[in-house]
Amino acid sequence: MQEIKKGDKISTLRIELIKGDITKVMADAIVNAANSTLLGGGGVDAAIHRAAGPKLLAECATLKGCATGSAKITKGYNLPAKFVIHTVGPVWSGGKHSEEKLLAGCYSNCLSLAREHSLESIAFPSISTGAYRFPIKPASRIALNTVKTCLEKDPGVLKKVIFVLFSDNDLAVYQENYRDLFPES
Ligand code: AR6
Repeated sequence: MQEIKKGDKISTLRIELIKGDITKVMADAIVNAANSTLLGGGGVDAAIHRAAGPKLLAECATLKGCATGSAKITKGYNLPAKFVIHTVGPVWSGGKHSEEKLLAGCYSNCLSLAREHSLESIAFPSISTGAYRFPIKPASRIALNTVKTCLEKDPGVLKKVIFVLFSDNDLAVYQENYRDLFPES
């Protein structure tokens, strides 16, 4: 695989969109769309805790929660991924409560942690677009744009970013935004 250096065009980095279950993804880290307690919940959060086993919850309990838009890292325990990066997306409440900025913060803070830990691959779910009701179209645009911008600034050693979508419709929306953002692909 091609090595990514600072200043390289981001099209040389592989951003993949797949449909599937993020708990099955082999990546250095998978991202959890958590809540501010970091003590578990429904959706992808529940699936990750179920697959990782009880030690994940025990480590999360030592972290004293996480602010909306921020991120914290733990080990992956029984998951195929080495680490879980927990981030807290904004609850959609009409779009005038800094939701876009907070969602962008989730992606950029996860990538900062990936860089600090010299991770080569990371997988994201579609943060905030389930229980937190952020509309999928703007959410996917923010997700892809933020990742592209962060990686252009400094990808670290990251070689692969995978977006793991849970439905055909979510995948199609991400694909449409991806084509707009990477017209050469
Ligand atoms: N793999 C990939 N994506 C998944 C999976 C999975 N196994 N399961 C669900 N999704 P949500 P949020 C998708 O609700 O909106 C939790 O209770 C799902 O279809 O998991 O950020 C937390 O504790 C959707 O597209 O996260 C918080 O309280 C996306 O993941 C709250 O929900 C996000 O949906 C966070 O809400």
